[in-house]
Amino acid sequence: MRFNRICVIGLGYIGLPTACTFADRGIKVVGVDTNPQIIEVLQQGGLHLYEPGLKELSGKALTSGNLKVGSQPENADAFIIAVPTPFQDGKKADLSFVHAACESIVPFLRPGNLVVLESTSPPRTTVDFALPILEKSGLRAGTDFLLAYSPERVLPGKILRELVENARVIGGIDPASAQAGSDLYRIIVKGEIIQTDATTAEMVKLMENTYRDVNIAIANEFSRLSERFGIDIWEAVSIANHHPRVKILSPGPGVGGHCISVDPWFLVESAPDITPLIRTAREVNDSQPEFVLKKVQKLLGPLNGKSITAFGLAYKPDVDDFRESPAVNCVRLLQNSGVRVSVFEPFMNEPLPGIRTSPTIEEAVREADLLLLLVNHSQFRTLDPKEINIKTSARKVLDTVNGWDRGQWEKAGFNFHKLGSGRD
Ligand code: SAJ
Repeated sequence: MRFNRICVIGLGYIGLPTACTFADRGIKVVGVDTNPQIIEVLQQGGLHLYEPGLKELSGKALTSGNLKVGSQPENADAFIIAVPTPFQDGKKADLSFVHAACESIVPFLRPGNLVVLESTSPPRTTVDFALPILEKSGLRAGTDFLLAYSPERVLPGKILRELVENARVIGGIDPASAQAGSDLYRIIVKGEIIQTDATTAEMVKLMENTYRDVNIAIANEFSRLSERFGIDIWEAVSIANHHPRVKILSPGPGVGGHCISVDPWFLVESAPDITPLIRTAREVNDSQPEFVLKKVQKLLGPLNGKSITAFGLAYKPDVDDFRESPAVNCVRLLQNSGVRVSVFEPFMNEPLPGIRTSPTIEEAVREADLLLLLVNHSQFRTLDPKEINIKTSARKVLDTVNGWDRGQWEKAGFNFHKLGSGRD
């Protein structure tokens, strides 16, 4: 199938890079977003999100005339839906944006068109949820128009490269839809394109992130056992990983971000009676901040009135994303226990409600009973404990991510503790 004109619904972290990349390959692209501010910023040559290389690419796409942005879909050969699927209280996927996006396409859908859903969704969303809405057009899926699911699997910070180089899964509601999806993404994708059915493609995305979540959960449970039995989890993991078929991941204060900490719930929600392992893994990872709190209590005694310096708030090292961050949860738990927490976060751009951040490490560490490392940012790994010693009143250190060297901190005069170490 040939595509001259496509319409991308949703201009966020996935939709905008996708729209710009197609436009860069000479395709006429209509980018649609319901948020008028996003459209205004883009039309003025600005960008509402940060992703390396995207500002240049969107500027180029807009000035070439290949990309235009607006609030309404237009007629096109293909429609790509890349809207968010947040999760609501009760750990259920909120499909309202997918619903609105499908509805918005209905008046523009023509025989022979292809519709692709990219948003991470519970299994069967394409066939049981998107398809009936699109058929309100009076056209039949599979007969009059083609329909596929293709998950995004790109890593923030590397989106433009991974969009092109990663393998791409295309799940069609029938083989013709999968083939049409392959033809579409072949315009931008250099990696392998794997065709399957729509529900398998949805499952693949959820399985990848769930697999990682379960593996991190077992690492976290091993770290609890290590404390109980007086050994160091980090040493034990590095020895176990010498086995050719073992690759234990790293324990830590929990699992965050908007993917791995969310997607497994889509499986649990869809089939609660047959997913005890996935649910338990989520619960283990979500309870890690409480495990950190208990460890802090052991070190400091009653927490009310104590002062702690927290290093980091982001959900993982060297990113500026704070969604579902376990570090944020640790800070909030400590605050609720009466601790005065001063935070240093080099990637902070907007303040988080109720959390006080310090502009410098010097200020953050000045008066503290404990230094708490929550995120393994590169900037923290290279800190010199001797210099920190001069600046802080703290004598105790708790490292939750294996970022600091015990020997160096002890030599600098600190009482050093690590999450998952029963040897402190
Ligand atoms: N984490 C650990 N221990 C580890 C590894 C990670 O505690 O050994 C924690 C991190 O600190 C973080 C969380 O897990 O809080 C998730 O981080 P991550 O780097 O594992 O994954 P994400 O959420 O940044 O990106 C994932 C990726 N999926 C997989 O690796 C299977 C990415 O490829 C997906 O595109 C992305 O989810 C997504 O959009 O779904």
